[in-house]
Amino acid sequence: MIKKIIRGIIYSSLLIGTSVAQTQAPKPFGPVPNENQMRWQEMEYYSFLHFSLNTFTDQEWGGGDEDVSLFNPKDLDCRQWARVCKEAGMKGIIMVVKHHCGFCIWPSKYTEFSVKNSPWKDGKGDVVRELADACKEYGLKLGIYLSPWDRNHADYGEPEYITYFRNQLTELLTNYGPIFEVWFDGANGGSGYYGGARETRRIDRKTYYDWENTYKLIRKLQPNIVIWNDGGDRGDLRWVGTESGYVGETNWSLLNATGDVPEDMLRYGVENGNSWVPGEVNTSIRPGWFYHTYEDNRVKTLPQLMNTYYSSIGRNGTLLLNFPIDTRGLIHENDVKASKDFAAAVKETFDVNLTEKAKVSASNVRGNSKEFSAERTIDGNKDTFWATDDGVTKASLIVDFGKPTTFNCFLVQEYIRLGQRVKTFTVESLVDGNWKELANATTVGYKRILRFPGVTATQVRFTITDSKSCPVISNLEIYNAPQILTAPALARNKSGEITITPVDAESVVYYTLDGTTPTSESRKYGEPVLMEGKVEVKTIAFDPSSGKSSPVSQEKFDISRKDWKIVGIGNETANRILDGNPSTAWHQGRDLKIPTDMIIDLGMEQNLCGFRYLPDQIRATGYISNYQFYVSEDNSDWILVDEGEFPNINNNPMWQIKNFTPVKARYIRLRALKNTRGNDDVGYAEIDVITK
Ligand code: FUL
Repeated sequence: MIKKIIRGIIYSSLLIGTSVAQTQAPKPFGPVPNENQMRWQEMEYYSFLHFSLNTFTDQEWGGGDEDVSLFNPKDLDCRQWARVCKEAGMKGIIMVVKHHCGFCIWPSKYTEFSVKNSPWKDGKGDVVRELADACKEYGLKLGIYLSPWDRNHADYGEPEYITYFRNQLTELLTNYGPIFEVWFDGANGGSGYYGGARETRRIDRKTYYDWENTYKLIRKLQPNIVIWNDGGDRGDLRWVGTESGYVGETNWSLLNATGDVPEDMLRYGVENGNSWVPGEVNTSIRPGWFYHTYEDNRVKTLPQLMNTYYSSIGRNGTLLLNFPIDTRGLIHENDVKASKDFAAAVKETFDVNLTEKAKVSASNVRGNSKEFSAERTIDGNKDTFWATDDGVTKASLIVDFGKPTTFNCFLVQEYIRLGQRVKTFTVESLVDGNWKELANATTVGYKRILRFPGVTATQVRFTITDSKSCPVISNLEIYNAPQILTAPALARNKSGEITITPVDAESVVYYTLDGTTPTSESRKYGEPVLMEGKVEVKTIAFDPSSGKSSPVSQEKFDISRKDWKIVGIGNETANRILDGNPSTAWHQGRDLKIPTDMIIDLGMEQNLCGFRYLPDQIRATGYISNYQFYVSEDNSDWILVDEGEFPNINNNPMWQIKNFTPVKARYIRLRALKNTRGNDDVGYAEIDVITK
C-alpha cells in the first residue's frame, strides 16, 4: 500500500513535471539581441543628416583643403530638423558631425578645421549642441556619424591620429547627453590634403583604428549605445551592402563574430551565424547624401519611399533615411513634403488592422497553454507570443474574419528575444472552400511585411513551413493598403525616341514636353515619341477607375545622340553606352590597362558645358572613380576640360554629373584613371553630354 502511494506520488509529480516543462516559454535559440539592440530595433525609423563644408562646395566628398569661411548657413535651425523628423514619424537623428573632409560641425578643441573658425555665429556656434537640445525638445534620440577617414588631418595614417580620433569621440560622447548610435563609415584612406602633404595614404582598415579599444572607450562613455561599423571589428549592427534602400528578402539578423563579411552576407545575414548583428538600411531621400540644388526635383517619390519602407522595415531591418541639409541650414521644402506624405501614407496603410476583430486558432499550442495560445498574436502586446511544443517546426495559424474581407498586406513578427527562428512560410486565403496561396517567403525576424494583389476572403492561413526550432510569434496584422500609383519610367534611345513605361498595367499614361505638370487632360501616351533636340519630359500614370495619379516622373534630355559614334572600338555592343537604357552596359576589353579612353564623335560641333557618366547598374564592377575629360575639334588635338573623382560611386552608383566652362568641340574623351577596386575593369552604362 505504502509502495503504491509512493509510486502514485512519483507518477503524479512526473506528470506535473511534464506539464510544467510544456508551459514554460521556449529556451532562447541561437544568438539573441542584447537590450541595446532591442531598443534600437524597436525604433524602426530614424534619420541621417548630412551637413558639412561639402554643402557649400556642392560636393559629395571634400578633399580636406576647403576654406572654412564657406561654412555660413544664414538660417540654420536645428529645431526645424527635429520637427520635420518628428512629424515624419522618426524616432531619432544620426548627425554627420565630421565627414571624410575632416571639417567638424562642433567646436572640437583638437582641431582648427571646425565651425569655430567659420563666420557662422562668429565662430561661437555648435551645431551638435543645438541639435542635441532640439532632439531633447522633440523627444528624439541623437546619434553621431564620425568619419574615421580624415582627409584634412596631417597625422592621418599615423598612430597619433588614433589619439585624435578618440579625443573627438570622447568630446562627442561626453558633452551632448545620451547618444543612441555611433556610425563609422567604411570609406577609409585614399588621396587627401593631410595638412598640406596632398598625397595618397592607405591604411589597413582592420588594424589601424584598433577598434577593440575604441569600442571599450565608447561603451564606457555610453553604455546604452549601439555601434555601426562597416569593415572594422564587428559592431552591434551591420550595413546591408547597398545605399539604394533595401535589404535581402531573406534577412537573418546574424553574422559570424569574426572573419570578413562578403556583400552577400551583408544583404542576407548568415543563417547559422554565431553573433546577433541586425541590418540597418541607410539611404538618402535624394540621389546624393549632401545637398545639391540640381537634385531639388530628384527627391524620392511616395511610391519609391513606400517601396523603401517595405524593403527595409518590412524585411527585418531598420530604416535610416537621409535628409541633406541645404545651404540655408534647413531641410529643403521638397524633402519636407516628401517625408510628410510618406508618413501620412504609412499611417493610412497601417490604420485599420483587420486581425483586431478576428478570431485566431493554431494547429499546435505549446503545452495547450493559454499563455502561448494563438490569441497572443493579436492581443496588441509585444511581449506575449504564440509558441508551439518543442520539436514542432511546422505549424499554422488561421485568422477568421467571420465575413468576407478584402486585404492585400500581411505583417508578422517573431519574438526575437528568444532568437530568430522561422526559415520559410506561406500566406493563403480561403476562397470557395479552397486554400489559395497569396505569398510565400523566407525569414521573419523582428518584422516582416508582405504585399500581394488584393483578395476578398473570410479566412487567412499563415503556415510556417520550416523553422530552426519551435516558432515563437508575437504579432500578426492584416491590412488593406490603399493604392499608390508608381510614376512611369522614362527613357530616350539613340535615335531620339522617348519611351514611357508604366508600372501598373491598368493605368493610362499622360505626358508633356514643355515643362508643365501633366494631368489627365495632357497628351495621352500611345507609342514612342521622336524628339531630336533638347527636351524636358514630364509624365504621370493615371488610374481611371479610382481617378488617382502617380507622382510625376521627369527627365531633361539633352541633344539627341542619333549621329554619335564610338571611335576606335570595333565591338558593336559598345553602342550600349549610347542606347539610353540604364540596364545595359559595356566594359573595356580585359587586355587593356588603365588609363583607358572612351572617345565619342558627336557627329558635329556642339557647345559643351558638362558631361554625365552612369556606371554599370547591373554588375557592380568597373566603376570609374578618377577621371579626366578631354574635348577635341578633330580627334587629334585634345584639350583637358575637367578632371577629378566620382566620390562615393562605389556605394551609390548613380549618374555622375560634371560641369565645366563652355567649350565648342565635336569629339569627347572620357579617360578612366582609376576604378573603385584598383583593377583595370572599366565599364559604362551610359555617357552623355550637357550642352549650353
Ligand atoms: C558613405 C560615405 O562615403 C558617403 O559620403 C555617405 O556619408 C554615406 C552615408 O556613407 O559610405
